[in-house]
Amino acid sequence: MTLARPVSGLQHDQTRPPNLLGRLLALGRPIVMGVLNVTPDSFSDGGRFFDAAAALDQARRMVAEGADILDIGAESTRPYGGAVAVTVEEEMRRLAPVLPAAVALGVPVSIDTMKAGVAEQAIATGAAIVNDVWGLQRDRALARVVAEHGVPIIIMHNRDAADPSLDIMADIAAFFTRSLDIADRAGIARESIVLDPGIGFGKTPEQSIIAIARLSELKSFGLPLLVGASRKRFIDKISPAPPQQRLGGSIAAHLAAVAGGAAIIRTHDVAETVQALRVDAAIRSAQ
Ligand code: HH2
Repeated sequence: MTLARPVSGLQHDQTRPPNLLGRLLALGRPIVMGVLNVTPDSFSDGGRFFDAAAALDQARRMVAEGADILDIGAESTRPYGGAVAVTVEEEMRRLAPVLPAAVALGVPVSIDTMKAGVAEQAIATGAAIVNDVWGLQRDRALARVVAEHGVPIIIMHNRDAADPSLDIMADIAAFFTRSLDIADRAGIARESIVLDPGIGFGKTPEQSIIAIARLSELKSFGLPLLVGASRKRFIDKISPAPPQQRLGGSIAAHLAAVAGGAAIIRTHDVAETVQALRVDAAIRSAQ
């Protein structure tokens, strides 16, 4: 199977309605994005799904548990250091046995990549959303790929290093302003953009907590917000536990994020998150 075939605009229109993001948001409840890392070195699942068969089992399980989106990444972003950078070819080699089968499961697949070359080929294989942990600011060709194919883009805040002296909310807002300028110049429609404060990326644990606590301030951009707090290190700082034992903290953070306006939650633990969100919604609606 090749992942490198070019995709025409017509092909795109036939396979993906242009308003995918709008359709998801119209569900009127928080959208759940299930994480699938096909990496040997992810901090959160330690390469458990590097094997293609195990990755697909996990993808199927997440869909059955209620994932609205599958987020597939083939390069660890390792916010806490130590991730090994990989080439476009290696990223595609990891994705090849998993991506088409994941697309065939019928829920939109987002490709977690900062590389235009990977995004282009993943879209050709059926990925419907691009998730860039560098908010279009690392690979300048990525904005063009996103604009050309008309797919939604998740713009995540990031920094090379945390700076404890920073006003993190001001830094996030300034970063989003730069990313949105890049998106505008590339011709990306505003209806296709999601903003994400990037929990654990270039932030101290305290700054990650602030980003969740003050998420509602980011509503001023008028765009849907995504939060991915799943298994992240700030939880360990509050209540020490290894990544696989941070479910309680992840859910607490995600419910706070929804209260602050998050429209999409990125999680490794779909069933538990869906249940928590449903109970939360039921209690709110009874208030
Ligand atoms: N977090 C991770 C990776 N991608 N994308 C968005 N939009 N937001 C996030 O918070 C986010 C993300 C890190 O988590 P994980 O995928 O489990 O780890 P790794 O990058 O080591 O594979």
